[in-house]
Amino acid sequence: MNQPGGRGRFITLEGGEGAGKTTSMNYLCERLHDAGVRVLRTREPGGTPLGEKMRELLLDTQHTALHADTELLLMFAARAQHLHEVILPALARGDWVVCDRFTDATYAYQGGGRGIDSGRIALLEDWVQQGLQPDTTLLFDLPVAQGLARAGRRGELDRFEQEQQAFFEQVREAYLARARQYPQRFRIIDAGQEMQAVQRQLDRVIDSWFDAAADPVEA
Ligand code: T5A
Repeated sequence: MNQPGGRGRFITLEGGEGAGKTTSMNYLCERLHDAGVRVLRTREPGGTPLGEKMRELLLDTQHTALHADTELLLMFAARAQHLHEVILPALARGDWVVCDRFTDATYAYQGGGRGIDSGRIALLEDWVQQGLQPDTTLLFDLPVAQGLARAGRRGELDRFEQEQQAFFEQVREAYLARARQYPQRFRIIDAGQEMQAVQRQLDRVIDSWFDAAADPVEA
């Protein structure tokens, strides 16, 4: 499936808390691997040794004084390192990159949730990404209360998970607005369904990639 000399496919997974991205990522990467695709699996914030340190700072519940601008800049600092050290080299090798969260999360959490103007986020996005966008973004959408209940069952909450329900409603609305703005790139997955039903939705998306690869006109 990997095309020698061709750029790999860049796939991102997005959604609110407890949406099931990590669970679905295991399934997605396994299916791609079984089909002979070289897959690089990664996440944000994080994905590099330096980025993982920034992730610790961002999720630490002790950092109650972290300003929204600092939070935004740390997200993009980690992203810049991640792009140069991991994502761009992998795509150039022809590998497929599957990333748990990327810049749509910044528009949803720092934009929708914290209220930072999207124009400021776009400035950083242009600077750091130089035009790079995911080929496909899977948005795992479900009612906020259902996601928080799932996340809560895992035990200790991180700095974001400690926010109020209203924050996550704004995050969800911002994600759905992004999906409406970029309908070609986004695939909305109904994440409120039971696991097998979610996997059937993923199967349809994966099959569409393989069909497109088999048909050079579509690819
Ligand atoms: N962030 C990130 C920003 O603010 N800006 C940014 O730019 C970026 C990149 C960490 C935080 O960083 C913020 C957003 C986040 O708050 P994260 O680690 O991806 O990012 O955050 P989480 O959403 O908290 O990721 P989680 O791993 O916690 O949630 P997942 O991956 O969506 O959910 P998952 O798979 O762990 O599932 C949660 C639970 O639900 C069950 C699972 O078994 C698990 O117990 N589950 C289901 N149960 C029933 N039915 C299903 N269909 C289920 N699917 C999963």
